[in-house]
Amino acid sequence: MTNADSFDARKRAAAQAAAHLVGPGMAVGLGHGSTAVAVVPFLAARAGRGELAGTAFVPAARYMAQALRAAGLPVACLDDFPRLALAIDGADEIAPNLDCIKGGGGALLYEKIVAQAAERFVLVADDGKCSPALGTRHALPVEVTPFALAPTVDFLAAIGGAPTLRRRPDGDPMRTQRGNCICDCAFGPLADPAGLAALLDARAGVAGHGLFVGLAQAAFIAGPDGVQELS
Ligand code: ABF
Repeated sequence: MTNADSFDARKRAAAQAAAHLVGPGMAVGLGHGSTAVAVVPFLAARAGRGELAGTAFVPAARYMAQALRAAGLPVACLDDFPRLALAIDGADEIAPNLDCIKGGGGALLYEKIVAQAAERFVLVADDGKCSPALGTRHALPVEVTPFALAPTVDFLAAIGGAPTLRRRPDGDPMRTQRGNCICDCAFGPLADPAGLAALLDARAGVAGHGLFVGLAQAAFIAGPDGVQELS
């Protein structure tokens, strides 16, 4: 891979392609992660050319809110725009049908809320995120309410998740914006992502999980030959 075709260049190429979906007057959700943040400069350039009058952006994470403000773009919230025209976000692993695993950055609950509030949810990624089956390359993050941590770890282990509590560099448990913990679960390749998602959704103590099933309508995937739009 040459410098010109580095992963960062690919992320930027995918981000630039998605930025063109944003139009004037739209309410747009934006997720977390380096590829989603790579969309911001392209949005700022379009806004600077007067192409995005009246457009508002709803960030799913503080990090994205900071990036939007630094770029001079208007930051809003779901109370202002409960229905979004579009949401753009990265992913950790993407299946051929665009189901994906998200949450490597720890913002999975708010990212899913933003994705579900959007009429159209679009992924942006380098082709290294593409996988034949979810779980092949990336553990599944499960967000857990601290009160329920011990029994939920037992539950995740019992269903084959081999959970690992995500920790900060200082060794303390990592906490999400809501103060929850995250267990990274190595289920391996998933035969039935929708079934597992339903099982996790039904478990009290599970505040969220990184299975985004049936949510993404399109994906901009950047590889050595440029950006492919999958849908
Ligand atoms: C966020 O971005 C997370 O859900 C996902 O884990 C991460 C991907 O990060 P990157 O784009 O930096 O690979 O949406």
